Amino acid sequence: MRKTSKVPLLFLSILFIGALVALALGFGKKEKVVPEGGTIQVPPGFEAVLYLSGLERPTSMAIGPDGRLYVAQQNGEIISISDADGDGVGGDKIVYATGFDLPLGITFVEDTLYVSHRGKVTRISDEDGDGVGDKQEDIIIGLPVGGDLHQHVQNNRIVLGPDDFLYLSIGIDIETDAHQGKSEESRGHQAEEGRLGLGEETVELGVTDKRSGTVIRFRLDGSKENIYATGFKNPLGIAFDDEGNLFATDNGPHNPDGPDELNHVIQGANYGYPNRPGKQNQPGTVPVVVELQMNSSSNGFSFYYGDQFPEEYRGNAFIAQWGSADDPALGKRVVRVVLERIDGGFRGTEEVFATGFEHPITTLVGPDGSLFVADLGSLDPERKRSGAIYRIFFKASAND
Ligand SMILES: [Ca+2]
Ligand SMILES: [Ca+2]
Ligand SMILES: [Ca+2]
Repeated sequence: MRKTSKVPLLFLSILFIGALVALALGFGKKEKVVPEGGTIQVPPGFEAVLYLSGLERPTSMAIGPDGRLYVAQQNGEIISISDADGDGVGGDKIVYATGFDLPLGITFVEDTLYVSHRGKVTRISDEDGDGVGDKQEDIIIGLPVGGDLHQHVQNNRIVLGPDDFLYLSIGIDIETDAHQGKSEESRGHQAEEGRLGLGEETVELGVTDKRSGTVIRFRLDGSKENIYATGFKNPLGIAFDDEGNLFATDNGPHNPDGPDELNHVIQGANYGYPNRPGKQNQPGTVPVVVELQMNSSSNGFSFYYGDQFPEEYRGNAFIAQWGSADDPALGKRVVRVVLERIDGGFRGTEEVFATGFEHPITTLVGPDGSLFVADLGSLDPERKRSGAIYRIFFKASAND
């Protein structure tokens, strides 16, 4: 683990020294340093390269209508990156927009970028075409967010559905314990009173909002908002497959240990939290597609429909597992979930795909079929610019 955490620093050092050498020798802009994937391990035939480093805790990615890679960062900035010289590594960086409070989800619908940030969904467009957003409008405000104990719990990812509704996943700002066996009735009763029980403990919720721990959907202008599915703890990733089925990851309860989950999200269904983690579904709740590594913080993901990876990867979900602030052995990897249909639903298997990251937070398939992985970087406040984007690609010629 010590080795892993040093990697980005090493990359930065190489970049920095390389840049100094280039300047000193007068090579100017043409001299480029292309870092290799270093200790990112990928299956035979694949390769990982550092696409861009020095990012300030990237959280979410989207491909723009201009083909550029847009990245939201924890500092409230949304930047765009391109690979203008075509060497496979990101180069120029433009700040598209700033001032968001913890943006965790971005997605484009045609020319408009939708941003999910703390309590709000905002849409931005670039009317004058200079690459910088200039028209901005909040379409949803007042979404439930975590209190002091759970400041990072809020509205997470946003994706466009086949029905032209935007789907948004929202965490719940409590750490209720499934093993307490709180009934739906008791939970509902306490929720009405603005609090939820934790055995002897009680956590004040502040404002109770039925949208906590759900997936909601709304029209592109924010109208017709409604709750789509309930019973999630912190669904940090949502994505549609190519047949229009919606899936969501969910972080399991930390105490007692319960697995993280990948769920097939059906309208009106309940996914069990806080009463039943993982497979322990009760009547009226939907079984998980696959239980994922416990406490791995299974986060953003995307389905692979590119034409670069071998056929057996097509339709796989590539899930970034952020890891744990307490246990460096957990997560810190990208897993591949192979899905199969069963009785109208899905079942999946979790396989490790790529390792060696610091805190990978989401994946995205690029226009050329490469898989981008956003790594939030180190949790050390001194190293907040250690975030990076990696690009994983398949080398068709190298069949080792
Ligand atoms: Ca480049
Ligand atoms: Ca503009
Ligand atoms: Ca569940």
